[in-house]
Amino acid sequence: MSSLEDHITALEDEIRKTQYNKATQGHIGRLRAKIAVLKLEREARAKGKGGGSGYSVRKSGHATVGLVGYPSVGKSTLLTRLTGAASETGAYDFTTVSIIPGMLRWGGASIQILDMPGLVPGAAKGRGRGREVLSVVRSVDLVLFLIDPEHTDFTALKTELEGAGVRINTRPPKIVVTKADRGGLTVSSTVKLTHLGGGLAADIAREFGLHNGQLVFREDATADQLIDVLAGNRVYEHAILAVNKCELLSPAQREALAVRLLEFHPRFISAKERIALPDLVEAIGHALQFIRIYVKPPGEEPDMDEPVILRRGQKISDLLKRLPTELDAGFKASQVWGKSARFPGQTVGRDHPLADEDIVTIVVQRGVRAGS
Ligand SMILES: Nc1nc2c(ncn2[C@@H]2O[C@H](COP(=O)(O)OP(=O)(O)O)[C@@H](O)[C@H]2O)c(=O)[nH]1
Ligand SMILES: [Mg+2]
Repeated sequence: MSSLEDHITALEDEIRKTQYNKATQGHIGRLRAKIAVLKLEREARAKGKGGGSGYSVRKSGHATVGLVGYPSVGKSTLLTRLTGAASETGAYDFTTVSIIPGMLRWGGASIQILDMPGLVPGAAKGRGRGREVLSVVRSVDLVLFLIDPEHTDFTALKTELEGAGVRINTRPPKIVVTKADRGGLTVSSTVKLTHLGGGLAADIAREFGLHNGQLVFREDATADQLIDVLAGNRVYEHAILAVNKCELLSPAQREALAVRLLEFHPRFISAKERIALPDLVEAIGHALQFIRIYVKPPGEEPDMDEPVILRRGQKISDLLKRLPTELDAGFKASQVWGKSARFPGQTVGRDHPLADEDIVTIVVQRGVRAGS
């Protein structure tokens, strides 16, 4: 074990031994910041050695879903059932040694599903190909967590992802960090800070080498949230949880699991017995928040038969990537009819966020027409 790793472990031990209360929250916050900085260093070293980039997954389709779970919970079986892709299955750990993609249709959209090697505890430290798996997880649009009756410790899975900078079903904290060359560090907030008072926010910022600049809080953030913003490499992802092999559970066991995992809305399925798989597919499709955009060439009727599929929050610029390149190259403005428009036919630019069933006309220079 490297001294960097020892250092992290020692700090983590110290946190474990410290009771969390008002008197110790500052101390714990500073320790957490130190750990986060050391972990950034660990990542930088791993990248320098060429580790952490082990897999390159070619993305295709309208969105990518990553199957995450312990070995042998049925990830490969599920991929095969959902997509027909031939992913090797077996009752052994680590049967999936590489990432296997499959494609699922949902409405007009195609969804790529990635079957990955099972996560094991300590994955973020590089155990069991953990680092590679986690680097792929960071790039997917949705995480599908899979557990089974013998591996129900969902919290540990989630913690493993958190250790790799993945934040599940939450949004980025409302904290703005601005760096400056001099003038010291100022902290301001629009709400009362109940977790970061007494100079703690500034102390944490200094751990990250931020000595001059501004921290502006628009919510009562915790030390961990501030650390996430300062670390800067966190990803925020949606996730759904499925409990596989549900046919092995008695009604009472199933009920107990449902209650324990209540806040994560677990879906009980059986890949092998094909139980509740269509419901799972529906849940995946909804979670990905697809929207349909109809393109209308200027002066013509929109093409209502073949929408361009985008995801909620995507913009005119994302639409342009799916249209003939001339439209992007010659883009002058666009007009929008539908839910995202303030009035029918509103003229908008590339940064305009679209909504489901919008109709869009792309106006290009020198009379080049959309769709032609
Ligand atoms: N009883 C039961 N067994 C299943 C189910 N899904 C998968 N399995 C079995 O669990 C074992 C591990 O499955 P696999 O798909 O290789 O798991 P992976 O390691 O997560 O990819 C295999 O023997 C599968 O046949 C299920 O829904 N019910
Ligand atoms: Mg497998």
